[in-house]
Amino acid sequence: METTTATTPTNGHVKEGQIDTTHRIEVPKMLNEAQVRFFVEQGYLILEGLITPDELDELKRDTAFIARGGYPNQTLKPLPATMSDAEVLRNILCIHQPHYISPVMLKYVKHPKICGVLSQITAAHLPYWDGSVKCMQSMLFVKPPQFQGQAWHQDEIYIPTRDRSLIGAWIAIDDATVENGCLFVIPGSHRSGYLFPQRPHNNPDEFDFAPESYGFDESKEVPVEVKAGAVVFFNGYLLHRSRKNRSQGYRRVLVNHYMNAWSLLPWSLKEGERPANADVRKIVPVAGVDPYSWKGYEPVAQDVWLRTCKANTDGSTFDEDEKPADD
Ligand SMILES: O=C(O)CCC(=O)C(=O)O
Repeated sequence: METTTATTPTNGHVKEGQIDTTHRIEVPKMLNEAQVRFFVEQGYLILEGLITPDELDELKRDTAFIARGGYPNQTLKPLPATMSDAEVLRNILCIHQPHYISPVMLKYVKHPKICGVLSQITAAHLPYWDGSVKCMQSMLFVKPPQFQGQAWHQDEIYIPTRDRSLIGAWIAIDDATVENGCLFVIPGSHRSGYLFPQRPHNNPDEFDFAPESYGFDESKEVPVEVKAGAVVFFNGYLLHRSRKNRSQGYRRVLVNHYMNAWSLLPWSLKEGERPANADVRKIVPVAGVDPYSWKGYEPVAQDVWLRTCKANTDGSTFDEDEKPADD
């Protein structure tokens, strides 16, 4: 496996409109043609054993370290060293944007094997694409026993790209089973590029606060049960959900979201912007080139957001001003 070390271009390094090829990020080729076709046609791909047992231990250690306030941030304050990992994790459904504060999570955003896969499939539905990829989001699910899943949805509802290239890389830190709330997907549901309408689900015991998509045949769903160390890749138009954790253990997952680096990211509009030129630049280039490095990079908050649900002991939910713009 051949890789070269990536360096991140600095703000102001490149002239306006110029494409910086000197910071090209090389990644290994991971997939054969049949695997790429499977992703384009079915909208998801499972790769078992992509993450090693040592790497899983590192992810588990860092999850507990983040939860006990080990990295400076506003949301997760330092907890007494006398508290066990089980105690610090027991109220956490999901931590949004952990790579903003943790160098370990950032390392997994840039994981060479994951980024190698991404550089082959992210925009493989387009006739011309050079394999360039960028990341805009990470979510670290802990999902303790009895914690809810997420109702049917498509991720592009929350993170729109210009070319249907949004993709999740869902890293199983624990085995994911039907019992502990693995992913369910509807194969091929991404093909039309239709975003289904959403409504409240009225099932707070099973799902967290996010609304559910509706208007399709749910009987086509398949469970995606995988071993720890597997990575599930899925397109941003693929219908998916997860159910409540009915086991006695955590179901930990790090899911990072990426897209074609050539697409703008109209995630939100700043003053004077139109959907056609909006481009959120809180991104991490992970493969190939960043065609817009001449715009520079927006600083990110040294902070994370907590996704809560009914199972949290204090019964709290997101306050509107606390809720992240994504899913
Ligand atoms: O892992 C889960 O339970 C849900 C993940 C999900 O829905 C997503 O990443 O969009």
